[in-house]
Amino acid sequence: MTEPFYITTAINYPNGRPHIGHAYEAIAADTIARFQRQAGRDVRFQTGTDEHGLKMTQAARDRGIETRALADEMSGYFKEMAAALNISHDRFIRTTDTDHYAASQAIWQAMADAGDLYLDRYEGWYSVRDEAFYDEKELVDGEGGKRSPQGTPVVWTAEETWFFRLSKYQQPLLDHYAANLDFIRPESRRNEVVRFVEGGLNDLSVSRTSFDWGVPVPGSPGHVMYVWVDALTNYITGLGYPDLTGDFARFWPANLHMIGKDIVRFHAVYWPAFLMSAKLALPKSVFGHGFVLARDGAKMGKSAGNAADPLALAEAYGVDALRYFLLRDISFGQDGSYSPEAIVMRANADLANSFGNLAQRTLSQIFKNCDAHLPAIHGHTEADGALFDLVDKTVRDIMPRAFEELALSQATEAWIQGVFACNAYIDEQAPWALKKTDPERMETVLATLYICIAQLAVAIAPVIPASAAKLLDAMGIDPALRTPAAIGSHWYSPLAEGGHRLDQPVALFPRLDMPTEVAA
Ligand code: ME8
Repeated sequence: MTEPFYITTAINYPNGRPHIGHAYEAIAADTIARFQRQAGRDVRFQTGTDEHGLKMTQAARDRGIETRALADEMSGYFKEMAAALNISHDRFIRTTDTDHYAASQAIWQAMADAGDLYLDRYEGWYSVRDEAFYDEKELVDGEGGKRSPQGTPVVWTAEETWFFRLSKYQQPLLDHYAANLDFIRPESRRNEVVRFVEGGLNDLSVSRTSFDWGVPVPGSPGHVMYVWVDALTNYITGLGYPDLTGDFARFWPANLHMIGKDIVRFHAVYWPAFLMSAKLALPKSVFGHGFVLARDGAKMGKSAGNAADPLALAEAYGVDALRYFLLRDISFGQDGSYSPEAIVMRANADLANSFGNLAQRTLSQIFKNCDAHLPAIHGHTEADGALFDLVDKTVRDIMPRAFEELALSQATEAWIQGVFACNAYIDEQAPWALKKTDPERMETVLATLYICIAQLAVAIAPVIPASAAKLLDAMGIDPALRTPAAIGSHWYSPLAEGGHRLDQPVALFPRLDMPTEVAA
C-alpha cells in the first residue's frame, strides 16, 4: 500500500479578498503536494476558509452586511483563487460547514472529559486583528496606546469564559519539542516557540459570550468557542473526525501543516496541547514560512490596505510565471519581496530565454530534421555522458532532497542549473551543423537533449504544472511516464529507443514585457 501524506495550508480569514501572501502559501503547499504525488505517495491536501470570530463580525459590520453573507462572498474568492492558481487540494473546507461543527464540539467534549476545561472570569488584552490574547508583558507601546507584539491594536476584555488548562501542558510540550526536532521548522521559529513555552504558559480563554458568531459550546448556552479552537480543528474535520476510522485512520497525524510565521504559536503550542488533551496524535511537522513583502518592504495584507491581487498578477504574467517566481526568488522560510518587474525578469530569464528556448530549439529540429519522431541514440560521447549525469543528479537526487526538506528555492535553483547545462551542450554540439556532415551524431545529440528536457520537465512539474504538462504533451510523452522514476535516465530511459511522435512545437512561455503600471 502506498504511503499516505497529509498536507494542509492555514485556513484563510475571508474578511477581505485573497492577497499575494495567501497565494504564496497555497502555491508552496501545492508544489509539495504535487511532488509527493509524483514520488508515489497517497496525498491528501486541504485548504479553506476560517469564518468565525470577531474579526469577521467586525468586517461585516463595517460593510453593513450579515457576517454569513460576507463569509459566503469572500470564501468564494478564495475558492476562485485556488482554481486559478492550479491548486490541487482534495477538500476546500469552510468552518461554517456542518461537519465542522460536529468535529469542533467533539474535540471540545474530549478536552472537557480530560478535565482540562473550567469556567472562570477572563480579564485581559485581546487583538481582534490577530484573534489573539496577549499578556501585559508582551505588549509594546505604539501609536494610540498599547499594541500587540505584531503591532496590532489591543482592547481590554472582561467576561466569563471557559478556560483550557494550557499550563498543564508546558512540560509535555517542551518534551515533545526536544524529542521531535522536526516538529517546528525552520529552526529559528522552533527556538522562538521553545523560549515562549519555557517562559511559562497561562491557561487559555477558549470561549466568548459577547457575540454569537462561532461554534456553540456544548452544554453551555451563551458561549461560542474561541475562533482558534474551531479553526485548528479544521485539520481533523476534513478527515472525518470524530470518526476515528477511514480517512482519519489513514491520514492522521498530518505530515505537514504549512503556515505563515505569524501563526506558529497557535499551531505549535495551542494545537498540540488540545490534541494531547483530546488524546489524539500530534502532527509530524509545522512549517512557518516567511512573509511576502511589497517592494517597499511594507507588509502586504488585507488590513494594511496595499494587498496585491494574485489573480491580476496571474492574469498579467501567467500562473506558472507567478508560481515559479515565488518559489525561486524567495528563500523558503525567509521573508522575500515581490514586484511585477521582478516577476517579469525572472520569468523571462529562466522560463522563456532558458527553458522555453531550449525546448523550442530542440523540438523544432527534431520536428524538421527527424520527421517529427524522436531519433534513437547511436552510441555516446563523453559530453553526452556528462550531461546525462548532471541532469540525472539534478532530478533524481538534488531536487527531490530539496523538496523533501522544503528548500524550494534550492530545488528551482538546481533545476535551472540543469537547464543551463543543456543550453551549453546544444551550443557546443551544434546539431544544426551536423545535419549534412554526420546525421547519426545529430540524432544522438537531439535524442540526448530530448531525454534531458523530458527529465527536467517532469522534475519541475510540481512548480509549473500546466506548462510542464503542455510540453510533455507536445513531446508525445505518456502521462504514465511523468514521474522521475518512470521517465528513467540515459539509454535506460524508456525513451532511449526513440520513436515518440512530436507535435509541432509551440511556444511555452511568451516573453513578457516590463510592466509600465504597477499592479500592486
Ligand atoms: O491567520 N506573506 O488567516 P489569514 C505570506 N485564519 N504569508 C502570509 C502573508 C504574507 N504577506 N499574510 C498572511 C489566519 N499570510 C488564520 C489561520 S489556521 C487554523 C487559521 C499567511 O488569512 C498567514 O501567515 O490572516 C497564514 O498562514 C495564512 O496566510 C492565512 O492568513
